[in-house]
Amino acid sequence: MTQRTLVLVKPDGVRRGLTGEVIRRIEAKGYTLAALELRTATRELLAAHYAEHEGKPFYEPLVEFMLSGPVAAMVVEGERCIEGFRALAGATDPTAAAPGTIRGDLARDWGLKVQQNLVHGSDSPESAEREIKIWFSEIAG
Ligand code: RTP
Ligand code: MG
Repeated sequence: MTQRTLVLVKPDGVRRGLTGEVIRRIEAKGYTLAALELRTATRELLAAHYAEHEGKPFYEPLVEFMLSGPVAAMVVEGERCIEGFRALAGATDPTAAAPGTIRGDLARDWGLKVQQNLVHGSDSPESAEREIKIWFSEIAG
């Protein structure tokens, strides 16, 4: 079944010039971009996007990190691409992420309060629908 997923290259990825590398891996896998925009998040947008994490110890540092620079937001399309992009991204903890994955190859633990792990990908069809509405209301539906 063809799916859409929300992918973000987080501020660490944009700062490090890895936006193209992330897109290259997505396209090399055979997924396509349905939308792509460089933008700086707002607190309101992030409160909606990360609602499930509110109250967790890493929540405030996560929001500050996500506000620290522009993110490359995109809607990625393809067969089973929600699970597929999560596999490309690798484990949340970049030290534990397998080599061959975006996080495993390109991210590391900096000993900060929040994992700076380069990318976000929706974790379920429900999350994807919700997150695409938040970031790209004009093409949601
Ligand atoms: P994402 O939502 O960004 O795709 O990542 P994920 O599903 O693998 O991780 P999730 O549990 O949803 O956490 C969201 C983001 O919060 C930061 N985080 N830092 N203890 C920590 O240092 C910690 N735990 C979570 C990461 O940036 C993670 O991607
Ligand atoms: Mg998540």
